[in-house]
Amino acid sequence: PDEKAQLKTRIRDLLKAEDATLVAHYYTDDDLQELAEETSGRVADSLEMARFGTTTQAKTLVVCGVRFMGETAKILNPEKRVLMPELGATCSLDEGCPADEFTAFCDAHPDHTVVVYANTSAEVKARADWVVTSSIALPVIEHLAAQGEKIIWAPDKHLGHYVQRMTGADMLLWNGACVVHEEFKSFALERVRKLHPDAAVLVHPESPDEVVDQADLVGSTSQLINAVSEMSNPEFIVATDAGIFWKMRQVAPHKTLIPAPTAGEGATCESCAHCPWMAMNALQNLETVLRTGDQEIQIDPAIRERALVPIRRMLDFSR
Ligand code: CIZ
Ligand code: SF4
Repeated sequence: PDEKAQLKTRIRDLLKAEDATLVAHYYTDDDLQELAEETSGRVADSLEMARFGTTTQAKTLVVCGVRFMGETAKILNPEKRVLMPELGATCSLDEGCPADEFTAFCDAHPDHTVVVYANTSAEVKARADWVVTSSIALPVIEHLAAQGEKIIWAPDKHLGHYVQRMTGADMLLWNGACVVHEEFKSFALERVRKLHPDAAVLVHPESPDEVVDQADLVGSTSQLINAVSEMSNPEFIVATDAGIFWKMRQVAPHKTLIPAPTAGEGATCESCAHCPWMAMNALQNLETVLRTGDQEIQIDPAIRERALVPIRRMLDFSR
């Protein structure tokens, strides 16, 4: 048997031996997504990952994704051991929103309700009133706007601006961006659309306005995956991380999937977007962390307690 198959067998055995469950984000490598499903773990977006962690019985959760996803799992499940293949897998949104600067910003606008995207550190969440993911950002902001609340939104300016345009809410936006989605290019997308007139354009709202404006559907990862199986178009142009194609091919094997064009940093090739931090998760370091137990998420209990409040609010709202 080839090396990869042997590695996967060792991982399956270790998952059993360690009473561990694997949860992988849609943007991770195909091998990891496959393994998560095969071993009764879960492939999911960040909201579903958070929910899944609270329902599984396993003593150890192995989170294949980026740091904030491991932290959220630990905040919700302090009694569980939470491991990640690579703790250094961060996110440009998280890095672009340091807790001290963010706290000062919030303190300067005390009459604002603080809403932060899930892609933030535990410390930033601890300063927030609400946490949201892209799949529920719109309904949460609509709900707050209907009560006349003024909102601080952090860190993704593109998603924030999209939500602001859709809801008309009074929002102060932090100036952060996702290095992957920011690279989608609107002129290049127009060209690809002309070549594929029957294609529906699916866009993640972390993308720039000019790309969002060309979308037939704007949505979170799970909403984009649903669209591929539910919309009747034979072809789809997809503006989000290329990791998503594994699940899209699984749910709609006969549809043609075309990556939206990118260029520059954050892209591993000219025509496909892939998050460099998601890409740090691999079969090799997954096996290592299961053997050694290092790369364990630890969170200061006082921070954890405060960060739990806005995360719980999100989960209760979305139920
Ligand atoms: O870009 C990300 O990190 C996303 C889409 C996270 C998620 O699943 O909400
Ligand atoms: Fe962060 Fe973008 Fe990577 Fe998601 S794809 S983890 S938002 S850098």
